[in-house]
Amino acid sequence: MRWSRLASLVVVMLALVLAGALAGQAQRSTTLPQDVQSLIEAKGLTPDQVRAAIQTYVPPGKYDEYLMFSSGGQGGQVLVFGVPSMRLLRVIGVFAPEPWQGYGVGSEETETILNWRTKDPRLAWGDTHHPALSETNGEYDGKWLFINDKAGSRIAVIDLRDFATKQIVQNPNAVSNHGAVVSPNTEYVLEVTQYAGPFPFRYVPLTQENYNRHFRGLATFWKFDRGKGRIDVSKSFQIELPPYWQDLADFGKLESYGWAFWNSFNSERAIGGTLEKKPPVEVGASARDMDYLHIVNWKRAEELVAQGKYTVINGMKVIRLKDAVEAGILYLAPEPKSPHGLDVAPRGDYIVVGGKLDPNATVYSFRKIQEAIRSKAFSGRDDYGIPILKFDAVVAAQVKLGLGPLHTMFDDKGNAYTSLFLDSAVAKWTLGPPYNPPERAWKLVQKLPVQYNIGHLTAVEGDTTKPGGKYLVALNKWSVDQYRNVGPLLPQNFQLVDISGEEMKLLSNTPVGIGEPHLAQIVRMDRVKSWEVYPAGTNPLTMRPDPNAVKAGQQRIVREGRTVRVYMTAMRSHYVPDRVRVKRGDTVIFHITNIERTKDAIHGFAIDRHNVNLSLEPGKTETVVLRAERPGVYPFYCTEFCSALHLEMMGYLEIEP
Ligand code: K7E
Ligand code: CUA
Repeated sequence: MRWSRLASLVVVMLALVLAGALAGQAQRSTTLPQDVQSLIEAKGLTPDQVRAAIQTYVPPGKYDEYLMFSSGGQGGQVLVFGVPSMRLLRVIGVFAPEPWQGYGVGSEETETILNWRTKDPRLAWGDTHHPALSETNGEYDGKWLFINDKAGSRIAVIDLRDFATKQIVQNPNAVSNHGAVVSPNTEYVLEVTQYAGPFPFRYVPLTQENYNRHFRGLATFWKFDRGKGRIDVSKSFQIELPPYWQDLADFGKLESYGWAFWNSFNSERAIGGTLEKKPPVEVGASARDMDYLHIVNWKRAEELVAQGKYTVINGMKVIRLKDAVEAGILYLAPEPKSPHGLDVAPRGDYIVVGGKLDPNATVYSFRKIQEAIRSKAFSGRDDYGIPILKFDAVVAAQVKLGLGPLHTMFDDKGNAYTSLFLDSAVAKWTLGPPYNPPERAWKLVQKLPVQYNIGHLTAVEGDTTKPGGKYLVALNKWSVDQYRNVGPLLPQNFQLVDISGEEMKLLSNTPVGIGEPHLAQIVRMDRVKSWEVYPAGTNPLTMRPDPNAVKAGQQRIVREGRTVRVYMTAMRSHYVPDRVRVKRGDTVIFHITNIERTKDAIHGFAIDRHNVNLSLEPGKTETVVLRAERPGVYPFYCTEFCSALHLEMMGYLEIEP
């Protein structure tokens, strides 16, 4: 008895001790030390981490210094981040519908842009790779953003007054592209094909002979009309290229203004055939040690077009390959094994190429290229008759960086930064004269490990004539162990790096769970001047007054035969009119204007059981065309929680049998 009582006493005491310990633990997890030093110790932070945290912290009410525009990859959009906080500020719908912005789900304006309903086949997605901010004198001017769709051979124009897509053009002569890049004064947006296709596009049986004869690459110079803010297809032109897989392009600037450069891979012209026991494309396309840098005089190409020396193919002016060679528009230079990135240095004097299967950054000198062209320092011609400049005659340096160099950006202190895909690192290295004295030229300075598989990197205004230095973002493909497991599809991993000092320092990690971003560009916040509200009655497609916009008191319903036009307004917290009755088979056209002028008065317009949702920011007018097919009484309602009586902001659409 006594023993058992003692035992129970022990049990009770143990329980008390345990409860006390648990309570202590609970206390530890909810109460943080109040003074900074203890907090740092409790979290086990290193001085570098503390510095990084302070450096990237943007307190409530304060703004970031920079905006980063990143491609959204297979998601088909553009992502906008604040830097250095790395907070996601906006997603811009571009090649895929984006319901929150009312993009491609019912509004005539955005569906016209997306061609969502009318294009055949309907492309419900896009693969965005390369955003390109508009430039003036080789600097970002904060007015427009362009981006490509690799899968649909399309280029989009985004207006930065409202951060919305305004135009999408599809290349009629190419099936695939890789990149949008703008010339120093945004004269052109250059789109170069990725995978060659039959030219002009049609069916041709895929044999090696047909491939060599009928397949072509293509460089498209889309003329941008700054006044209209749109690509002018009638003033655009194309240059026919050999069926190599042209890759990333960059425009010359300052001393190389008027020229453009892009690399290529698969100059072997491999076409695969794995089931027939032929080598896969990856083997065939990596057989040779060299591929070809393309060197193009676009100013002279422009003159040729002005002289009428082009062929019109599917509505596009095309300079044929033979004519391009004859006119001295197109040259090749060897470049090491399966190159990928190509980036022109800030002064336009050097062209840096990364070789996926070569450990060097190969640097070409623009001056040497010009001399080689003048003195005809050719090592021969390719199968299509294009002169090949001698490698040694045009190369300024080869800088050994590590495995899998891809893309390069620049800072304001004469350094270059190159992503190393296979090494999972960023290499910092010095440019040659005039950026650095000869003794400091072409030297690897530091390699910073990143997590993991870095594709592009981007530095503050790091591809302009005046790089900003300060920050760099590594755009890594996979995060592997960097975040809590959210399933087998890994978030991408953006890493912010401080490049202001001698040594690169990692600052922060940002997971991206939306798509696989490729390139991003970082622009100074003060260069982008967007609207806070639209001027009253603005049509977002034309960015001009919409003829169907109404003011308070002008709302009405007009029937013309089987068409019913509803001139509607939206304001807190009602639609006028809020009851619309039509007959089955009618066409109902809603013209809806948000007549508010304060910037926090955004409304939506959704119709239940219909594919309709608009985002109506103050001043915007949009149109919905609806075929009344299914009799019923459908609520329409506001999808933005705009006021205390937001839930009451609704109406009924009656469709009579
Ligand atoms: Cu290297 Cu399409 Cu620019 Cu991706 S591309 S990484
Ligand atoms: Cu308007 Cu909610």
